[in-house]
Amino acid sequence: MKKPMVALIVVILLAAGVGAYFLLGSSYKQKSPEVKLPSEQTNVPKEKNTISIKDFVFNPDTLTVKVGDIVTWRNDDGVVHSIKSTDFSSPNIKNGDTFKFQFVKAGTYEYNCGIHPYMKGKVVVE
Ligand SMILES: [Cu+2]
Repeated sequence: MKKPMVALIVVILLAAGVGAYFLLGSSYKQKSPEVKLPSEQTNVPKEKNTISIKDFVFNPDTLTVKVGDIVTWRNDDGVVHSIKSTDFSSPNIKNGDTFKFQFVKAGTYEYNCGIHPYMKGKVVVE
């Protein structure tokens, strides 16, 4: 009779701990972007300059931005990709990860995936 009670208490304590962890974790996750967004939004509309990598395609494949804009590549694919150009290159980008690059000079920047060179894209900086 005693051992099951102890086990039950342990289970309850564990459940409470896990519950608290997720509650704290989720509230932390909600707050963190809110803290980060305003400072980034003052300079750059964030989603506007985001290129999604999905099904081995950069979308959009051509993105036009202004000098000083930060472009974000987001890997929505199940496999690892990377960004490679003569002017910049990224480390490997896993699913859900992003790579950011700020364009400080006008021009046309062609790039491809460092792992799958047939994947091509272009950023036009005005
Ligand atoms: Cu790739």
